[in-house]
Amino acid sequence: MSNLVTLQAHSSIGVLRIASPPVNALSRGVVQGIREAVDQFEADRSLQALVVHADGRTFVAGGDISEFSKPDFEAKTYNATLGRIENLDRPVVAALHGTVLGGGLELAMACHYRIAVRDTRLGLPEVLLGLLPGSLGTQRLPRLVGVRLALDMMLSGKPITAAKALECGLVDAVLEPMDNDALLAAAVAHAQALVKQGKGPRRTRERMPSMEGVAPDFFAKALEEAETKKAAYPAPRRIVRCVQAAATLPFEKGEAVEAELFEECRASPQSVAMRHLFFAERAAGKIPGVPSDFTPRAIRKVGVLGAGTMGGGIAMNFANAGIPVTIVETAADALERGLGIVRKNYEASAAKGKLRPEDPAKRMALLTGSLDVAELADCDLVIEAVFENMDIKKQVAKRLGEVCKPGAIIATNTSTLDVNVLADASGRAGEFIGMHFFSPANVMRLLEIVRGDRTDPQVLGTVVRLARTIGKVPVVSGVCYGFIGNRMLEPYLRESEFLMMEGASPAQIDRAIQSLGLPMGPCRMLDLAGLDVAAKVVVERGKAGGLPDDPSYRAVVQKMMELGRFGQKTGAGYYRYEGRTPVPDPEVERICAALAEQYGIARRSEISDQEIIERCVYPLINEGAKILEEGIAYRPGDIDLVWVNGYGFPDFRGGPMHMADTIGLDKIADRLDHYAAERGNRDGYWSRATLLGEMIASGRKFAD
Ligand code: 3H9
Repeated sequence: MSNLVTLQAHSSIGVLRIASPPVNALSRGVVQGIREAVDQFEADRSLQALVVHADGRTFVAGGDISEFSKPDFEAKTYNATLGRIENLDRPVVAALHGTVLGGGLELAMACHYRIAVRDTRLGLPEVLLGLLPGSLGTQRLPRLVGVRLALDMMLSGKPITAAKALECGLVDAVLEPMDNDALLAAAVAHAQALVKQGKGPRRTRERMPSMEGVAPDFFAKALEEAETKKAAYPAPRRIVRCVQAAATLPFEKGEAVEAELFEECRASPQSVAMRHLFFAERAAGKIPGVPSDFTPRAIRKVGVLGAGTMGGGIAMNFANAGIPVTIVETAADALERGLGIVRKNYEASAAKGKLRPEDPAKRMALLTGSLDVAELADCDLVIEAVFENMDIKKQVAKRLGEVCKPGAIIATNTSTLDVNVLADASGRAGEFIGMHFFSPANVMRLLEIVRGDRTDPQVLGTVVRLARTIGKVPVVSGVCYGFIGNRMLEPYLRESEFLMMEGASPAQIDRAIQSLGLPMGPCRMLDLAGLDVAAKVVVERGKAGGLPDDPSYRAVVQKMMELGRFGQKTGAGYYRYEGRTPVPDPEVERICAALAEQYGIARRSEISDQEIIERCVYPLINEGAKILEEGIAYRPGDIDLVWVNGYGFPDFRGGPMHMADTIGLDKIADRLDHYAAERGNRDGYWSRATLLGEMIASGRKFAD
């Protein structure tokens, strides 16, 4: 028998024990082990019941996602094994702890009885991977908890608590938190009690799903919603069809429906992309030079310098995680205003039911305002979020270097400036790091962590770990202008502006980009962020000598600033605004035409959507390849995480580098060459990244 699964007798009860760290995922080996253990149990008539139990920190957390892309993958073998467990003629009890997810919950539902410790979470999160529960979860869950809740759980992918599972009939008993040995003993005792009471198997598939609260048009409505709101995703509409099958067809027929639709999801490029992101997120925590067993510094108190929108949002992240924060401002009214906005934010969340009524007060109690930088002296981490200007940030870094206690980590929230220069200014380069939050900082999941040339690995590891504690997706970047995200944004914005001067309207550009699945194209995005802010970044970069020698470069945004068209906040930018609704504005066309004339740019009456996509997105990918070749990003997946979590790149495309693989690197390189020839390769705008050429020559993809 495989050593991943064993069968042992505990007096008259058989214990099937799964031990496949870290999360007991159902790999081929585990499934084979379960099958063999079932064979053994079937043969041993001295055993009166079976307990299914998993070792380590969790019960089975799902099918092994890394096996889903293998050409010979099939769910059939696993499903048949679950069927054999359900068919056993003696009671089977699942002992649940940790995160009982996906294939793990499907295993539990094939057992006849389920008990769980109180902090267990149970769910079917397959939808988040572009999948549906493919091991009869769509058929068994409705039979246990009713059609309504089952569909809800599968469409949201959110797990439920053990208490909720007890209430809805998914588990039979909830036990107070206990260690795994105690859980096993409790499960054996539960099985013995069942035997004593003469209780036999209780097969989920023989039950009828509860239709409580299910109106006659329930499935039609659910399908319509999935097809409109989640049209780009393969799983939601198929989940609805599977649950409908569970509600209306015999189990075996529903099983066939699920098998067919699961396979369609698994093979879809969207699911492949989402699975790629799952592993990218885990890989991003593995940082070269930071040993996996490093000891993180304790972060018990955080300081934030600056109570503006960014500073307030940053502080909320820590308060949300129960970490006290001192916020420092230079003037009392600015401090009061900043804290007031944070309070309103919390109160609005509580009013929407996203927080408990008592939470706003509790979280505000963790925030202390101050006008004195010296009060940051007892903080373990201080993040400056002052105005984006090198001179100001250097002064702030120097002051923090003087004020912070020895061992404290000093971070800058700069989005573009040279972290090494600021680290030097602090006088404590080893403890200095970039923490680039994305606005709104309390909402956006991405945290770009900028590793200075001299950042201590322990400091880096601590900040990455802390980022996860506050619910962020951390991605480490080296030092360069704009780091990973904003550096790649630059050619994207550059081309959108050239396209505007050549005759494409902001609405056409946005429409073309949004057709890829981004929620906003570049023009709406900048109107929202503020064209004044965007233009200042260009101006500052020009002052630092970082702009190409091309007077037409980013000329549109600078003109907009000059004209006071700051975007949504002034009612006009690339669009005119009626409330928050963008309306195409002929004035913008006139401005762009005038700029085109000024810079000798030819106007065209027809620019295709395909050209817009190629000119905005392919140079962005090319920049990503340069970032990799320079070692600024460690992995293509890190870049994908930045774009999906910080810039709204659709997860079902897996990020720009994953998308590049699906388009074909040779095709992208050909189009770069085409535009270089057609448009002139001014300042090397269209030059292929060396890495791109090397990869094409050796037939590699970013996924390799
Ligand atoms: C499914 O079940 C389909 C079925 O319906 C049909 C089947 C036929 N597979 O996240 P962590 C690895 S779909 C493979 O850092 P945490 C992960 O890569 C699946 N590997 O820990 C990492 O590896 P490494 C439905 C997996 O404590 C290590 O475990 N289930 C899987 O922060 C630790 O992970 C899900 O979608 C897996 N299923 O969080 C659950 N899960 O150390 C997905 C984890 O090499 N998993 N790994 O980087 C999770 O949500 C979290 O991992 C979990 C633990 C909450 C379990």
